[in-house]
Amino acid sequence: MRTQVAIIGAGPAGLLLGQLLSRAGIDNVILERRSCAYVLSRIRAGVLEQGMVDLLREAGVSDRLDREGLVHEGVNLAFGGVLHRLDLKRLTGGSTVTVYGQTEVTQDLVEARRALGRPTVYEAEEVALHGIDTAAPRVSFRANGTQQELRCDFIAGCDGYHGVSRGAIPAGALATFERVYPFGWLGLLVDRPPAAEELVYARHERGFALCSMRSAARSRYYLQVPLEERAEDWTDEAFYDELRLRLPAEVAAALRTGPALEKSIAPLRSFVAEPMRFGRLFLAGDAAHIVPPTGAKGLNLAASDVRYLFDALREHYRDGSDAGIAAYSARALARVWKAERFSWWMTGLLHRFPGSSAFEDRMQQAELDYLVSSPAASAALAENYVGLPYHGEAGIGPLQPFRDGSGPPGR
Ligand code: RFL
Ligand code: PHB
Repeated sequence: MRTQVAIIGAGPAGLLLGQLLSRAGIDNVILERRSCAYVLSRIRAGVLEQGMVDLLREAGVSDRLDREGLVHEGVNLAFGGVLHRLDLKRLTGGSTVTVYGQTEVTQDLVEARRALGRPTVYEAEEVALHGIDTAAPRVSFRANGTQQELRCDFIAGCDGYHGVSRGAIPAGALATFERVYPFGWLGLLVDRPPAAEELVYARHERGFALCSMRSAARSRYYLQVPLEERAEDWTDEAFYDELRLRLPAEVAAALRTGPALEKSIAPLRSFVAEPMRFGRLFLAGDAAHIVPPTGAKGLNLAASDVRYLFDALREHYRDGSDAGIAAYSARALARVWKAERFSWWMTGLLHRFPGSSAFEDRMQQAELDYLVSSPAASAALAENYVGLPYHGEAGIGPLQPFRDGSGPPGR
């Protein structure tokens, strides 16, 4: 089998790249380890930046998003029992976020791919990358009981944190940066209207809590829990009781409870691998970086990587220029690191860290107080939350070259 771009992974990064490439007439095949049903059953992100919404529109997969997505013009911080609303739209001069589940984005992309008749090999086993630093890379895999090989011009590693693509880069050529946080998030999905109209990020002595949603009728809640905790040990009642304790009284009173549709624990991690290209292999999305979910940035970073990668591949095939390919890693990383910083900072601001001192506790409170009382500080949070621009034009100084010496492109 031969294609132009072999894509590993049918998560949002792989599917979105495939969709953009297909519409630009660039041939691609997706190899996915799991079944389609499994991929669609994963409950993950829910908040889309404007840049991602625009990219989904460009990819021709925004009909349902435009109909059903909830545009949020504000977000709430809760601490000391009080709710503080940040007016994102006013603070950013017009930007908003859209609440639309990652599951829905994935579903829309799967349907669009089917309609275009592009191939996705689900349940591909033993996926292995070969010759990534040659002009003729290959991907070997087993599907339907037979060993197969996909020859291609480029490989896009969109296979998430636990995928095989990153591991295909020689260890000496890859630098990794990591922070593991000493707690996880226990998430619960329920078919009940949300407790608040907009998201609530709550800091509390008992730990962080988040009220999010998927629609006007479906809510998503999270609780900070110790890493050793198991989702099975939490009854729905215990979850709601703990959530109420961590929320301001008016939000707790508005909480509508019901049987959980899903309950799971996610660990929190910051991780970056540099560079994001080696030879003819590109990494995109969680394959290259992980953020703790506090800033709602993971899915959105996958989308910005795909934006840069699609532009680079289109330039290669349409214009015969490899400038975008050469710049891909540095361009993507420049945005990735800023989202890493924001997610790390939001995590530190809102969570209870085991063993934290009374001094650190007061620092969190003072920073939160400053955030909601200073227009400059509120604006800085808002600008990051709605998503920094894809091309680094706003308020970002000159960037240093990266380890691979390529550096980001000029501004
Ligand atoms: P994915 O979604 O992990 O998809 C990778 C795909 O690759 C497949 N795969 C392989 N295929 C072939 N061969 C192999 N060897 C393979 N190994 C793996 C996998 O089966 C999978 O289908 O990565 P992608 O596409 O980069 O997308 C990234 C996002 O999924 C992720 O960043 C977000 O979900 C993170 N995230 C959030 N991001 C946001 O922007 N906003 C949010 O509000 C938000 N909330 C969250 C989140 C992640 C969470 N969890 C569970 C980690 C909330 C949670 C709780
Ligand atoms: C979600 O709805 O799953 C969600 C929203 C905001 C976050 C993280 C997760 O920061």
